[in-house]
Amino acid sequence: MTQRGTRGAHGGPLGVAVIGTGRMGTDHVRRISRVTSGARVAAVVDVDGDRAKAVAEGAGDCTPYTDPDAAMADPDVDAVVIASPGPAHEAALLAAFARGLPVLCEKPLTPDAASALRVMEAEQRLGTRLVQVGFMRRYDAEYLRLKELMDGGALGRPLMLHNRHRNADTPPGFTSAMLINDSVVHEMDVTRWLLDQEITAVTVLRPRPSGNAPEGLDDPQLVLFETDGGVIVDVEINVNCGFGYQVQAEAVCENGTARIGDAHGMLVNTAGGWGGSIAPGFAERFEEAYDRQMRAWVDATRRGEVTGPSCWDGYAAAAVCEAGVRAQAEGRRVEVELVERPGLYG
Ligand code: NAD
Ligand code: ISE
Repeated sequence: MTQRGTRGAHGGPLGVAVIGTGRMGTDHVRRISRVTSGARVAAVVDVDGDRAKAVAEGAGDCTPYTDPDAAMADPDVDAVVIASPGPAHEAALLAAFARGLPVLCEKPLTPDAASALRVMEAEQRLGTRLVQVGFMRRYDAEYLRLKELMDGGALGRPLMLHNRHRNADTPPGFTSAMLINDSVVHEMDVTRWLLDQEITAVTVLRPRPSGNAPEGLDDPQLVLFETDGGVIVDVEINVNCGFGYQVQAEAVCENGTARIGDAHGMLVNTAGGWGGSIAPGFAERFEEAYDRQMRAWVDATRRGEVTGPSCWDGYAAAAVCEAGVRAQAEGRRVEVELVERPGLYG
């Protein structure tokens, strides 16, 4: 491994290579360039060279690449944001490890438990953490308040978590397995984080499909988790609800309950009614969380530290996803198989 010096210590801001310039990557380029101090986009990468070039042109002194490894070899690059599709993450992560570059990797760490384990083992061989996984809900103000309340113990021990995860619609090609791997993966992470417990089993129940769902997509679904602390968690995943983007969570504890995500911003009274608005999508609902996540990553990287969700968190979520997809396909409760938590991850 070639280890670069202290990040951004060449006098200027942290030089970031953003890999994948689709929806999330482009938004991260904007975020780094406009709302994050101490960092700049030094390189962008996309297998679609025209797209990389167009994004680089809008990002100032930035070089476009089609090969992630070539971008990581650029002397202006100190750190990497991976925003390519999940199946491309493992190769990019291993290339970053070979150069000792810190990474903010969009969820999922990788698309399955075996590849996530390979990545985690490769990081362990380095003997130090390089990866933060982009489970951005941990940076959302409401989730942070819920976590603080639950950790404070005022409500007593948590017994159940109810979650609702609704998207207005799905992009073409969205499959039933993606409801688990792309969407419910967020509830897997917040469940583990809020409770500080591991998920041990998954069951998936399917009502009749909504008429809003594309042909062949089993949507909505009800996903149940059991945890090693005896908590039961339910998730309504409903990704063609038609009316907007909603993420809600309610903790039911021994002495009270706490609920987030009702989005009670402005309430408007008008002739014959009252109400508020619903975010159209995740980019709007979690905008501040994505910003806070990026700032935290840049600040930690500049200090030479790695914080936030780790490869262990990415691997554990992948293992729960795997159980979830089997539970969905086989119509039965499936236990989660996890290796022992390595010392590197506390
Ligand atoms: P997208 O399809 O819009 O963009 C992906 C881009 O990566 C495309 O431009 C594609 O050409 C490029 N690409 C494909 N293979 C590549 C490779 N090997 N190297 C470099 N570029 C490559 O996808 P997206 O919606 O932006 O999702 C990207 C990642 O972000 C995924 O991991 C996804 O799960 C994640 N995501 C996270 C959230 C969240 O809320 N945190 C939301 C949406 C997507
Ligand atoms: C998408 O990939 C995300 O990560 C969003 O946060 C989630 O709400 C959506 O369902 C996924 O498709």
